[in-house]
Amino acid sequence: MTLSVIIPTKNEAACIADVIQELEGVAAISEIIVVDGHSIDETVNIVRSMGYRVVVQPGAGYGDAVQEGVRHAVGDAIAFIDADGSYDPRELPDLLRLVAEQGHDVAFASRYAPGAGSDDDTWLRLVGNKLFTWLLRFFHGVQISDALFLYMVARRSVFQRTSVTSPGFEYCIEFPIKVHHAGLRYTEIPSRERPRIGGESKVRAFYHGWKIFVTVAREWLVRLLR
Ligand SMILES: Nc1nc2c(ncn2[C@@H]2O[C@H](COP(=O)(O)OP(=O)(O)OP(=O)(O)O)[C@@H](O)[C@H]2O)c(=O)[nH]1
Ligand SMILES: [Mg+2]
Repeated sequence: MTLSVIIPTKNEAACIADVIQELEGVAAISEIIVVDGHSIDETVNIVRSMGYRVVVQPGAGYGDAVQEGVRHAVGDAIAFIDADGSYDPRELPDLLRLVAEQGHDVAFASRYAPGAGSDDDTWLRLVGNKLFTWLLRFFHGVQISDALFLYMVARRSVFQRTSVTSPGFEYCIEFPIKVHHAGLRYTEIPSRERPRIGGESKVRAFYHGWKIFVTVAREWLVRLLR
């Protein structure tokens, strides 16, 4: 099974070269696509000088970027990798194996499964994550332990079967909700999140937290009123 890796970038000049170099050491990967969100630093030049493809996203936001990446990807399976070095790509072969050999449609990585951890979490994010993981379970029945990570490998067909359309970081929660309700087969493995290499986080905890909450509630109401 071939694997496309999609990297959304927004002003990640401090990290992107290290992230791509590390991905080069992972044999399972057949394609790397960087989807840039109109960076005003050297991100795009760095990626192109390393010989990789950059797609400029049509709109704005994390979700818009990964959707654009999916439109370009040709691999049998797709992974999203953050450009800040926080995902350990050595976990990709294990995630891919669950899809390629064990029949799962999606394999999620979790920072809160037994044996996992995070060196990047703040207490606020930890509490937010626990809350959203609980909301996912209670309102949608989604059986994962890390609602907001979205480090995963998914069959390419999953994206046609779910049509996840959130333009921003809410994509991270709309994805598992729709995977679950589409009746797809998913599982998770423990993951170790690392700290950002450099640059700045794009997440604003309360603003994005609110948008994520609205997404959980909207998807619940849509199904309730159907
Ligand atoms: N193309 C694109 N990429 C984005 C956009 N917003 C964020 N990203 C990228 O999405 C990834 C996740 O963003 P981060 O800021 O690292 O979010 P996070 O991992 O939740 O936050 P930290 O743990 O603080 O790093 C990074 O690779 C960003 O560069 C956007 O609007 N467009
Ligand atoms: Mg990050």
